[in-house]
Amino acid sequence: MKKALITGITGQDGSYLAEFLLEKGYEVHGIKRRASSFNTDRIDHIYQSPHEEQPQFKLHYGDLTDTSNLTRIINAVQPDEVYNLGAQSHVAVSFESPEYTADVDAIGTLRLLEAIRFLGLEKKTRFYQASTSELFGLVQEIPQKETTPFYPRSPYAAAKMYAYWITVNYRESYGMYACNGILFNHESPRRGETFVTRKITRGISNIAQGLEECLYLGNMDALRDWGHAKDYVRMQWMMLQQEEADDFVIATGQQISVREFVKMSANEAGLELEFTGEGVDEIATVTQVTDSEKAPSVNPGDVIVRVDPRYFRPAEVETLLGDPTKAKQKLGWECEITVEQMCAEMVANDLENARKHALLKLHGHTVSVAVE
Ligand code: NDP
Ligand code: GDR
Repeated sequence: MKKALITGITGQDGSYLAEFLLEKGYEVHGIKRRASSFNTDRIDHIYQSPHEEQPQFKLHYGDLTDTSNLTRIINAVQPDEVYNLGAQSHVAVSFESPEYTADVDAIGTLRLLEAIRFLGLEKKTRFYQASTSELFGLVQEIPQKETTPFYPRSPYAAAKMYAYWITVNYRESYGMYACNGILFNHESPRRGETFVTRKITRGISNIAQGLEECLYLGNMDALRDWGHAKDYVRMQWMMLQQEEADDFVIATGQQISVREFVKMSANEAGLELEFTGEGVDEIATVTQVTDSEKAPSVNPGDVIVRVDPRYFRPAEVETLLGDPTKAKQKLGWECEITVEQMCAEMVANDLENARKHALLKLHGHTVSVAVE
């Protein structure tokens, strides 16, 4: 039985990857951070009690900022595969906490690679690094592929650039099987609530059910190549099953704007929108309610989206569009879920949550709809 160790197991990708590897028969180990309340929502359904006989799923307390802890866990697990998904992964937050982001996202990667080497596991343990389309930043070529030059535009992207190159360096210096997946944005109902797609599907659903009045967004012109996390974690595993380690771009090859994603989500929630105004004055007004069961609290003429400049970033990545040809040709990977299907799944999930919260509110319970 193969053993995998996943950092960031409590995050969106970590949860899908853990499910995927368990189905493949792996013994899955994950590193979770100590928090003052439970932070395992996304993996509770696959949790196995340590009191069970031979659990296939095991969690270890740890942190990417803690070298001795990482070394001890890797030594105890002796993993065949390490997936480094743990990160301070929010681009806007990286401008607020640049040093911490560098410590976790850049040096955290080095700590893992060094631990593998220090323990003499460099010929046994295969390493996957969660690299990102943010490396392309101020894009030098459209679409972006493995050979497109990098131009990071945030502390997050700069930290991930170090992680990218240190992964390549350990492969070239020590013959480690270490590779980078340069993944474009991928989303799901498990996406963190402050990333734009989830903020939109959750916000629109809350408005439809009368829990909120307006959704405030930043740059609505930003263009992204959005795929589904389930498709992307499959590729993370495929990358570690090759004869030789290599780096791959993973993307759908399609892009839409934030504004288009708002429109798509509203349609899924039974609302037609019209966008008027420009820049910070742009608004979205409801022109028609096509499904009053989904959106009982909204009327034509309601303004449900506005721009708030606090969500603008000091430096923006305006456009990202990936070319996944290499992954298709060398690995036979293809994206199976379209952005429309993904959006429909996210809205359905958030509408169900909003309905439950509306019911609780109706019965006098306090409901949190906090958004940042
Ligand atoms: P999430 O933000 O959902 O998950 C991040 C995970 O990292 C969480 O489990 C989090 O723990 C953990 N983490 C944060 N800080 C630390 C730390 N100091 N030590 C240990 N663990 C830590 O991210 P995603 O699942 O969306 O992304 C997974 C990886 O892929 C990240 O590295 C991200 O940068 C990268 N990536 C993501 C893309 C995307 O579109 N989703 C695209 C390209 C790359 P906790 O739950 O306690 O916060
Ligand atoms: P991104 O994702 O920065 O691409 O990083 P995010 O969803 O945060 O932003 C996408 C685009 O939408 C614009 N935007 C807003 N973003 C947020 N979060 N909130 C808003 O209100 C808002 N309004 C407009 C942003 O300016 C941006 O242009 C994600 C993360 O998962 C990274 O970890 C990963 O590496 C990259 O995707 C690929």
